[in-house]
Amino acid sequence: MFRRGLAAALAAGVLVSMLAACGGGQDSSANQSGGGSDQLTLGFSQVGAESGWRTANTKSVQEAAKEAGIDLKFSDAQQKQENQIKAIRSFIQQKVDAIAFSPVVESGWDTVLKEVKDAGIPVILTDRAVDSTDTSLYKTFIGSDFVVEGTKAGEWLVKEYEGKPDPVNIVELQGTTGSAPANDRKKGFGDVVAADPKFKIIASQTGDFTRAKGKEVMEAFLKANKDIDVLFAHNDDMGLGAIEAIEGAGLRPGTDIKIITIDGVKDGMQALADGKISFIAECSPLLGPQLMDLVKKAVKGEQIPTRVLTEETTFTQEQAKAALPGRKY
Ligand code: GYE
Repeated sequence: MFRRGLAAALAAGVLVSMLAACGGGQDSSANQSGGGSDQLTLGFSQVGAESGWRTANTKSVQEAAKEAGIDLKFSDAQQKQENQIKAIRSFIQQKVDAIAFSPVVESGWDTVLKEVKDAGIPVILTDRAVDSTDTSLYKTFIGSDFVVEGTKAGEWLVKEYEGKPDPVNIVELQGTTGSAPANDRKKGFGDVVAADPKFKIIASQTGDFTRAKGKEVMEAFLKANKDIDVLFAHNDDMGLGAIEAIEGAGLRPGTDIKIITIDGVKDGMQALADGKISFIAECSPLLGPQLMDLVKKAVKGEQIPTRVLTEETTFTQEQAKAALPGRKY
């Protein structure tokens, strides 16, 4: 702040130097923050803290930002889209250099993303996609192919029951309603098992990607259905909650009911090694380093690929045993 006496004398000079800073600044298309400091500011709106995957993802993003020297403004949306929209608007007001977010659901983003675009701030989608048809609203999307994950889960099941003609009753615990991973994993899995009429999805409901909801919904499934052969859970945490429900009902997870999950977090991998889960399709949460790299490039206006796919594998019991000691999350 200027002292009053100096204000008038300095005003003209200050104006000139401000203009110079704007015109001759870095080759960034974004707003400059931090009063001339070179440090990039990234606004990041996270989904919440619903699962082990999410915890690992948050850690990866925070550590990578630190490593890259990026000032991270982190906001937890507690699984609510309205909170994410508020956070994004506040990032615009704070004139951050870039915004990254993991959209809790796929639809309803066009208005706020248009506001970000008008403010000249680049947006990077991480982990989950949006269904906006205007792809100019974001620079890139980094994350997994969730349809492929569902397909891998379905293919394992088809193999497992190869040559066995009896009907296979499947229950499904879906992720958060309207989220990209729930929509896509359901589709990938459903399309594979639909090819053989012996596979029947007898119940399918959301467990919101949480352990508590997974347990609660599995309890209801067990009450309503006498003969469940397989559970397909859209993430490890719901599968782990369901294991408690199955054991509570006096049944053996992995033996009486086969369980397939997605993610591959430590607790899930341990349950797989113990034979309670039968198969896991991996989904990697370690997106932080690549994200920071993309942020730097996007802010500089460099060309970046519009889709960055995460590498991932699958695990059987033996593979889980082998992988567990070196597992980071
Ligand atoms: O599989 C689940 C989390 O969006 C890929 O969200 C992510 C999913 C992940 O809650 O555990």
